[in-house]
Amino acid sequence: MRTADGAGYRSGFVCLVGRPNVGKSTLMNRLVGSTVSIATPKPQTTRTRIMGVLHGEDYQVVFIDTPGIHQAFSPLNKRMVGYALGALSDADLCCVLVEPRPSPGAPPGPEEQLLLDRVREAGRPALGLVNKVDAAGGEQVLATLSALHDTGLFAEVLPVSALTGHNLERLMQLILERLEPGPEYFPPGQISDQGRETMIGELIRQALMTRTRDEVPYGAAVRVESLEERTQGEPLLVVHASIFVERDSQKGIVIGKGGKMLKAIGSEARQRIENLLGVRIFLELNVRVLDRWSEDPRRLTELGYPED
Ligand SMILES: Nc1nc2c(ncn2[C@@H]2O[C@H](COP(=O)(O)OP(=O)(O)OP(=O)(O)O)[C@@H](O)[C@H]2O)c(=O)[nH]1
Ligand SMILES: [Mg+2]
Repeated sequence: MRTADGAGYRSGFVCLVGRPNVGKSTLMNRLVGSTVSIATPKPQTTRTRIMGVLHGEDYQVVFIDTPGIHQAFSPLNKRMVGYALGALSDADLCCVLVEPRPSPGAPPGPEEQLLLDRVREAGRPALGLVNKVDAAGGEQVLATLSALHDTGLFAEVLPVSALTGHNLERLMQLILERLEPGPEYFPPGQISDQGRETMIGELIRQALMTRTRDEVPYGAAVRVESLEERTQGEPLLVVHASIFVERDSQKGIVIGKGGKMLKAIGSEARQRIENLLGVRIFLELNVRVLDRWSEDPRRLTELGYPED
């Protein structure tokens, strides 16, 4: 219990790391109880470090969602992996997520091996989580748990499902047991380190990533250009945002025939933003070509992906 001078209060930074698409963002949202970090069925959805804050009576857990660790070649992907490695080396505790291996006895794939090597190098206290157990056979799950255990990297290994919530109470117990005395990093009520503009931009990117395919989701970035609150009549937030793509052909796809695709993206994003902020939204989107922005260090920084 917290006393008047703050004694007894515990806190810590807990990073979530793993290969792309293993369910890191889904898990963080579930643990925090709100959509702090966008999740989609496509890999490489998360591009930065995103904090989600869980406030307890006498503790605070600051989760850090990270981009998937993978073999990166492009400048954008290298920065993404850099953000993940930064979190992995700084966190008080690391939750390392993997999916059940395809068959009992299967060795780790090259990406999982890369991940385990990075966890070993970072040398931080870690829990090993086998996620998506709702979608796998019991034998596969047991074999993957035992393979994680045998690495010697983890204080505990645990099967979980970020989707159904299976075993998340136990996971929270393991995390809370490891919190050390520390400050209240974020004030009550603040659930993320992201500003309103960033969160809105991310919800637009989520709608775009979900609705487009091939290279389009990976060549798109979103920037909120302005927010304007109208208070006359029913409160309304007017959002102007730009979607940046790398080529003219991608611009055509994002706009779609007769503007149909852009309208669908806008409508889905608007609903999600309204749900998050609880205010009516007017959303204006424009699509701009920024030639090969994902390969240009200066443009990456301008679009919210600075060098770590
Ligand atoms: N069946 C099942 N699907 C899950 C579970 N957790 C996440 N998923 C799905 O896996 C996909 C990827 O989830 P994300 O949370 O975006 O994964 P991520 O690790 O954050 O991915 P990146 O940000 O791309 O690295 C989504 O379609 C999720 O719904 C789970 O426990 N069970
Ligand atoms: Mg993610």
